[in-house]
Amino acid sequence: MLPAPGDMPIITLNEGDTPLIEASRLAQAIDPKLKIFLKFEGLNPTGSFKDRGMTLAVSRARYEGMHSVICASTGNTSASAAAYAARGEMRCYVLIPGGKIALGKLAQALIYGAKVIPIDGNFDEALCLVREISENHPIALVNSINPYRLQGQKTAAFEIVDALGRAPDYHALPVGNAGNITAYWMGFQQYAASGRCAGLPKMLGFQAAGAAPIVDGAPVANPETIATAIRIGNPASWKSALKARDESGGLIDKVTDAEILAAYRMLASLEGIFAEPASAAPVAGLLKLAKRGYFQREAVVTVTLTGHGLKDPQTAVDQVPEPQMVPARRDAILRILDL
Ligand code: AN7
Repeated sequence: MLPAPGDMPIITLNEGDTPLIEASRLAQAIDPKLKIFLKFEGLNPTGSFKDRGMTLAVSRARYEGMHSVICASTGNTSASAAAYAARGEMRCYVLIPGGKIALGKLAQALIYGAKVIPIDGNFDEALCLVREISENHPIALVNSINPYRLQGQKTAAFEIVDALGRAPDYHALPVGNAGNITAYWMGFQQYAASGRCAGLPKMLGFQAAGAAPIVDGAPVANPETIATAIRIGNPASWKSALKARDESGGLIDKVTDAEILAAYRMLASLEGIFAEPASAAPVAGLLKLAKRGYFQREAVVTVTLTGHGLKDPQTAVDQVPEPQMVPARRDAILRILDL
């Protein structure tokens, strides 16, 4: 199912095969008619879905004789590119929006040995720059405009069908540069065409309200959201995201930062799943749709949780009051315990 020639050495960290976790407490809170399953992509080797595409993009680049890779990133792509480049003995260069990526992602890119270049600009500007540079120099671009990235990412759709034994009725996921929604739609369609499932899901994409070019119908010059992973104002795969939406009969909507943070806390407190803020956007989206009566009958809904919560610990600790130190005495502790 993948464009990988037989003699191509595969640079891999054993990515994929992530769990599809039933979330019945979350379904109860959102809409009891739904069966909700979470595809926890935060359990990939570098903590996000990017690894599925990066194994293929970096293997291809190496196979084609390249010695270095470059990307623009809101964080996760840089972490993944840096890890696979290290494993494939390649150099890695990443352009990031200065001061606007989560600490865990920056730490990963640095420790894997990438050359990290923060720019005085946003993701969209960084992407323009790396496109230009890769067109004029012998360096492979590993952003999702690299077709091998989306080919690799489509495997998550295959795994969902394999785990459920059918296609879901709806599939929800966050939308930033719009590569992943494109990849999933390709994966579901390909699986159906090869006879592995009968139906196809309606694709439900969610952008952050401060970075919602597809929903608003125009590029956003200065995107802003707490979900820094999807702080993108001019998605590269805009057209194919619209195609996924329209061909599937789904929708692309937006959710506010307050809605994202509420969903982020629900995932952790109701299901014990710590996903990063961008990954909570589709959960916030399902809540929004359920409130307006979107779901008319029982349905199976799958949701991609794109990245691990540990990527961005600061956002988590900012959500709750700071625990106060107490004396190391039993009576002091017992006064605090709610027994
Ligand atoms: C956790 O790392 O664009 O719509 O440079 O890290 O396929 O872009 C990350 C995107 C969702 C959006 N959730 O996916 C990058 C980058 C998380 C992400 C998205 C990203 P696309």
